[in-house]
Amino acid sequence: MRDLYQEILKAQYQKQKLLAILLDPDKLTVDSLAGLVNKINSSPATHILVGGSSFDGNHLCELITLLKEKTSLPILLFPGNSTQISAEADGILFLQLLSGRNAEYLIEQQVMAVPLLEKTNLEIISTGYILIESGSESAVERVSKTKPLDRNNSDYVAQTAKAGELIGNKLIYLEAGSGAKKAIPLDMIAKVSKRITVPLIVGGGIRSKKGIEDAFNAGADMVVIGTAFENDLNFFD
Ligand code: 1GP
Repeated sequence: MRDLYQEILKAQYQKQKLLAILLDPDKLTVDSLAGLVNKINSSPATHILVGGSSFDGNHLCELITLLKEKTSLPILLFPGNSTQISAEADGILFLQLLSGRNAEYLIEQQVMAVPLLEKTNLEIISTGYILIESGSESAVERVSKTKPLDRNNSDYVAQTAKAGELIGNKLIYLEAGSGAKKAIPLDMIAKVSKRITVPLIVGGGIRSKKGIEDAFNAGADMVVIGTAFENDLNFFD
């Protein structure tokens, strides 16, 4: 079996940047999947993330089974809540919303997920998830009923990321929110990546190849693209 986390660590060590395409199951139909996956297979993507803030988990297994038939890229669940778990995926970013102070997303949803997770062989990758203010209310903010961290206070964000690492998170994810007006500031990416040793994921509001490159150059180990690819399947051409 693949060890996805070891592969991410190896990529970080070798400075090979990783690119994940985020698919929101709410916006996916079985019919649209084939064309979409062809585009993903010919893109520079290294991972597929599947999840959304408000999706209820229905037809997730079916979608992932179809995805797996059509691509060899690793599929990681990126769950908005404890119902978004499918044994068909390869792994799960087991998220802790470190920016918020709502116990439901710090521990309760994780407790609820355990009986489901125990029935799977998913690789579970503990991920500190940090929501950053990005110009308007994000779905994560709305659903989790938490406030994002100040985009002008990189020191506090870096301190939060470090706390996540010390707690035992194996990845840190800086999130501006899907479709964010403003992506994560580059100086924040730089500050966080210097403060932590675990790999850093950055996503939300990145709409151009330059935006991806800038995030990589600032210190992101993995960049996540959702909306830009959703709106234009030729984004990577
Ligand atoms: C959202 O970070 C991801 O959780 C991707 O955001 O849809 O803005 O690319 P976008």
